[in-house]
Amino acid sequence: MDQALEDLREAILKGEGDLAQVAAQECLKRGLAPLQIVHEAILPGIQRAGELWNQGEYFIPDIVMSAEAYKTAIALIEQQLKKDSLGKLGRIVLGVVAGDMHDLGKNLVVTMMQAGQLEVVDLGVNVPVETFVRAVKEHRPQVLGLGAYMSTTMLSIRDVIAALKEEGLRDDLKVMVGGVPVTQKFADEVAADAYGRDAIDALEKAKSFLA
Ligand code: B12
Repeated sequence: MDQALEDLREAILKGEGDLAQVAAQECLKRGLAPLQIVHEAILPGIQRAGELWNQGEYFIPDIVMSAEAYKTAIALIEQQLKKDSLGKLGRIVLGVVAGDMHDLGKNLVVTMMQAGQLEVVDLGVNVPVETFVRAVKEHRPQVLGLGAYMSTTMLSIRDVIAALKEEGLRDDLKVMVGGVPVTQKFADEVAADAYGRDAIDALEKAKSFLA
């Protein structure tokens, strides 16, 4: 693996924001593709940090530092991805469901959608059901993306979909779901139109709805 990619992965894993910035700049200077940098360094770095958290080796301060380093690196790559994109193919409204403050995955999906020429209305984190409904009425997107990162908050996805139905908004809208505990099986159970395994999968599926 390219040394700059390895340095970037390590910097995110260890929560070294300054080193992550330098390494991300080095990756771009070497002409590596933004998507390659995301998939071979940035995601493996934060995913490994997540594994160490799961194994009880990382604590909240460690994971926060890794998340900050991740954000520094992704901000640089984002600028490049946005520069590469032109025009708009359609509109997606995206947000993280109520009670859930995780935003790294959602932000990556937003970046990827923007790079893939979609106009994104980002509702942020901890979004109440009514806000999703209001945003769909106001922005009339072709696609709604719902992110949930905990098995507890994941249940709100069902509430959002039910509220959209009640308001007569469901038929003209494709609903995509994703996040740490979300699976294809869960997407089927709540009658979502698609499950996005990662940001690239999410973009491909969103685009297929616009074709
Ligand atoms: C980083 C992290 C944090 C950070 C969040 C920083 C931030 N700004 O987001 C901090 C430390 C703040 C945090 C807090 C908490 N966390 Co936390 N966190 C994580 C961790 C380690 C990584 C998540 C992450 O960002 N992954 C990296 C991103 C890039 O991946 P991703 O989210 O999966 O996203 C990808 C795909 O899922 C997909 N995708 C994502 N969103 C969407 C949306 C759509 C529409 C689509 C189509 C696709 C899609 O594309 C993304 C890119 O490829 C996970 C552990 C893990 N194994 O994942 C726990 C984890 C999610 N957290 C957990 C918990 C319990 C908490 C806390 C309650 C801890 C506490 N006791 O305070 C709080 C909750 C606060 C709240 N109310 O939300 C649990 C949830 C368990 C559960 N019940 O399901 C996990 C699983 C850890 C664990 N095993 O216990 N957390």
